[in-house]
Order: sequence, then structure tokens, then C-alpha cells
Amino acid sequence: MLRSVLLVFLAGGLTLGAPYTAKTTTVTSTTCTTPQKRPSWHDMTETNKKAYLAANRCLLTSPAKLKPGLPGAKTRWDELVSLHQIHALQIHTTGQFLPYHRYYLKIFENLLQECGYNGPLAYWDETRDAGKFSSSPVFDTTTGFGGSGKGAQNCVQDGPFANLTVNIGPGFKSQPRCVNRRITNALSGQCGSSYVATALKGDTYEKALDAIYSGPHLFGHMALAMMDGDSITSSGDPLFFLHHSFVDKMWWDWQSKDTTGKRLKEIGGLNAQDPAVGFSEFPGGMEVESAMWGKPTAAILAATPDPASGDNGGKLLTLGHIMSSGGIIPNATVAEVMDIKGGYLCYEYV
Ligand SMILES: [Cu+2]
Repeated sequence: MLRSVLLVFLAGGLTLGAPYTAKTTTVTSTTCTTPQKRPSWHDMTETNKKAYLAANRCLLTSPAKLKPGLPGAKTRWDELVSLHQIHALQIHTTGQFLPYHRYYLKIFENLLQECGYNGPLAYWDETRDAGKFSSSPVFDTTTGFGGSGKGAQNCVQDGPFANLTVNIGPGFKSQPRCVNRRITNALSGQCGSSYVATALKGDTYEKALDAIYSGPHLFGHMALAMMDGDSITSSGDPLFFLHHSFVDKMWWDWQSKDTTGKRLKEIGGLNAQDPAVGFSEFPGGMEVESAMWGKPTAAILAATPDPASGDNGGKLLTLGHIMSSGGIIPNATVAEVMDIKGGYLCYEYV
């Protein structure tokens, strides 16, 4: 199958029962009167583009801060990637996929602020570049992320992320490797507007979730093959956050399509992967995937949150589910991230 050939995925043992005490969430009472505007990268000011890229580079070259540290993390950037790694089996092919990645973008935004960037996050309106990703301004060498990688490892060799090292991944390993990607224009065709429209047609959260996940989200990953196309640690490439803001926008567009507000409270799915399914895009379930990619190490399991945190011990995701960031920002509930203009979050896509 095209998908399984082109995209490398892994999964390992289930993380149920890992020792972890969830902190109580910070309940916010803030209101959102002037939401920050998140532009497509195409429309971002050149000043903000350069400052945004510089802050990403700063995180990639700053030492890790968390105590106790996250497994394998040597830089502040590694901490962000490690967080994705330790949550990998809870936030893909589960109901948590959309809310956790929305929260993950907030964590990322806070880290950029540590490095002096106070502008908005940007998304990549991939519909504008569908079928011809490689000619997108996103890959500019001075006002973008640099282009497709080169050599056997597909290391990015131009732009702000050339010659930088990420220490998390591949999969559940922690090994130094370059920021790498490989652009395949043909696969990017399915990030086009007709595919996005199709993905947003579902009338329930779970239908929209599945269609976004296995549609433009997955094809974007396949077309970019960030960090070897590894779904556990693809956030090692800063480009990940532009793609996932696009994914977040798709969810928001679906939520906003219903004007009754019903979709601001609608959630569903599991809070952790079903081992028999694993990553849905890589058929065979967790055991097959782990034969190729290994399983979470003891250190990763020890750092992994209880997947049922806030869900009353059940397997189904609820609005009360508590999401955590390893201490980078306060925990948040799924309920808090449902509305991007709800107070805890305050932004809009333009
Ligand atoms: Cu992810």
C-alpha cells in the first residue's frame, strides 16, 4: 500500500497504568475580546517570519530546562519533541488527536515566547500549494524553513535549520539526527481544497476526526516526510507546527460550521490507542508496528501520563480529560481547548 511504503510509523506497548500523578488543571476565567490572528505563512509579515524562525532556532540550540528532565532531551526543542513522543500512543488514532495537538500548539507558542517571539503562530494554507508543495514560499531559504533535505538522511541543508541536531527519535529511541524532510509533490495534491471540504463533511466529531486525520493531515505528513515520516517524533522538524496549525484550523472550521455551538462541546473516541489497531494508517496493530520501531522505554513509560486522567478511569475521552505538558505550561482540560476563542485560548485563523 502506498501509505505504508511511503510513511514509516511505529507503535509500541500500551502505556496504561504508568506511574503519574496529574496536577489539577488551572481553570481559567479569562475572556477573549481580541483574539490573536493566525495568518497563513503566505500572508505573515516578513518581520514576523524572521522573528518566528529565529525563535525556533533558539529553542533548537538552547539547553533543556525541565527538572526532572524528559527522557533523552538535551535541548529545549528536544523537550517539546519528547512530549510528543511520550504522548504518541494517546494522541494519534484516538479522540485526543485534535484537542491534544491544539494544546501542543499552545505549549509551542509559550516556548517561542521564551525565545523572544511574541507574534502569532502561523498555519500553512496547504490548499494554496497542493500538488506543488516544493514551490511554496514556506520553503524559502531566508523567509522560510529551507527546502527538501539532501543525501541519504534527507538532512535539511539550507535555511535556518541546516546543520541542527534533534536528539529525540526515531520512534521511541533517542539518538542525535539532523532536521530532515523529503517533499513529494504528488502526495500533496490531497491537501487541496476539495479534499479539505470532503474531510469536513462529517456530522459528528468522530467522523470529522477520522476524515481529517486520514485525509489532509496524513497526506501532508506523507508529502513532507518530516523526521523520516516518523509519527512519534515528526515534531522534530519546525515545519510540523505549520502543518498542525493547518490541521487545527480544519477542526475549527468544522466546529464553526455548526452555528448552534454544539460542536464546541462535542468530543468522542478513545483516550489511548487500541493495541489491535495501533496507528490506523499502518495496518497490523501495535505488535506489528513495534517489531519495526520498538516500544516505549522504561524511562518513556515512567514519564507517560495516565491516559485516563480526568476520564473517571474509563477508556473513552471526555471533556474533563486532563492534558499535560511535562510542566512547561499548566495542565488543561479538553473542555478548555474546545473553543479557540473561549478564554483559555484566544486566537482565530485569518
Ligand atoms: Cu502528533
